[in-house]
Amino acid sequence: MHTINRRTFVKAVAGTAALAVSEPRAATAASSGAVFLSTWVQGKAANERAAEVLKSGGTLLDAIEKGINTAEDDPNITSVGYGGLPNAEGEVELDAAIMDGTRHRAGAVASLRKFKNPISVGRLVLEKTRHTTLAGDGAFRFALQMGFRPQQLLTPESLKKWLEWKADPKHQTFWLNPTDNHDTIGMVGTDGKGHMVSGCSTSGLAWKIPGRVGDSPLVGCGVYADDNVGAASATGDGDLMTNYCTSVSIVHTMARGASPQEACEELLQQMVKTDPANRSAEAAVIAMNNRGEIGAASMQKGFHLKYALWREGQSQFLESVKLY
Ligand code: SD4
Repeated sequence: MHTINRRTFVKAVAGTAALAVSEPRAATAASSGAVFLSTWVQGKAANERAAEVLKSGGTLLDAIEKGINTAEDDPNITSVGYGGLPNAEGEVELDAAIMDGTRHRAGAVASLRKFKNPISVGRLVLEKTRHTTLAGDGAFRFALQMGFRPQQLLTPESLKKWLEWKADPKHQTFWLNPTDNHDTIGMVGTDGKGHMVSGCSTSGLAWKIPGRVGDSPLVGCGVYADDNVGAASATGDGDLMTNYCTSVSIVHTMARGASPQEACEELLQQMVKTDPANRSAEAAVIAMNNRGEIGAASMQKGFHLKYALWREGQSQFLESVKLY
């Protein structure tokens, strides 16, 4: 485990422009081309699709959006889009956000029902409105207006799981009683020319209280991107992580001279510093700086992030550092 030496980067900041990034470590070497980094196993297909989109002339925003669409469209991924596990009332509610590091602007939707691609709806909030986030019924009506087709998002599989949960008299709920069933897709990427985008899409925590909004669609929490520095995304217990503004904290730590890896670990350590009970939190983060160097960290072995990296035409799965 590599812990950040605060003194080193505080010293580095003094007297220098605050946006410099540190030297790369071998494992996270800087890259001259596009790089995509995504959470969990679904990240591999997402990265590969993103690379194709960029190669065929799409923008980096197109690449991240279409990459994330692969997870949203897959009925077998029960934590994102179509087939995502529903809330306590059996309704699938989706959260997503995408942030453009050049314009320093994001588009997001929260608690979106009946549309399987919330990242694409969020993208249109960014492109077509002066707003950043639309939620609930307003987000639904916006998606309709933008021409998206509403559909049933429950699959026979997710319906069965909800009915089983409902029938279990001892089932877990979120009335101050956390459950542990998630696996969002968070994605960060660069085009290799210093442009950064971050995106995140999820059905949130299964059996959540209707209307609950997690960290994924919140700018600075599930996503953050700034071309001057880099981008970050987060996965895990969004009710907890929202309180730490994870992604913006990581990007700001990188801006002060930390590597992406150091910045990820610093964020998790900060969570433990404020509350030692967070050692057992389900929290994992990914980051990339504008030179294509990457970082990834999980709080603990029980929620050990596997992530996908696409760089120079090569796709691979990696395991993040875990702090506890
Ligand atoms: C949420 N952070 O809604 C999301 C869920 C998640 O891995 O990331 N799961 O809290």
